[in-house]
Amino acid sequence: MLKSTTTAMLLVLVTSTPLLADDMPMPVNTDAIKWGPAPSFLPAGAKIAVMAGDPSKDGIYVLRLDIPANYKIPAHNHPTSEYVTVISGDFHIGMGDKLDKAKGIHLTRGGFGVAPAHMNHYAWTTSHTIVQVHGEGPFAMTYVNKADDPSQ
Ligand SMILES: [Cu+2]
Repeated sequence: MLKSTTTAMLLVLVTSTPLLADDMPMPVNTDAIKWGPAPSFLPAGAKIAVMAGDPSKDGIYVLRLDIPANYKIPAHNHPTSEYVTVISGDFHIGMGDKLDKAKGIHLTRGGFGVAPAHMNHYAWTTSHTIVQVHGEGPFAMTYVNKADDPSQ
């Protein structure tokens, strides 16, 4: 009896292990990250890499943006909170209805900021910058001034 219980438990372990492996994305180093053009609602020139999840669906997503120097993201907000970690470069973020370089905070490598849901904020770079953004999907972006939306 004891033996068959152990065998059954082993079977459960053996058969469930491959499922766990399939659910786990492969860890990646920087040079293995696959970049593509950022979505049209971001100003042209940035690249995006989805690290985990699907930003278009419910659930946690993690993405990275590769942003050229002197790039500006006009004032906007999101339906869910946006968590930004600076991987490299010079990223400036400010809260408010209009991009104002006098009011932003300069974040460098390792810097972190949160844009709470529905709160207007803006950002710009002063060097080639990579940021990691994570939050609860679906990700969406609403510009304060509709004319700032490059997808329109
Ligand atoms: Cu934002």
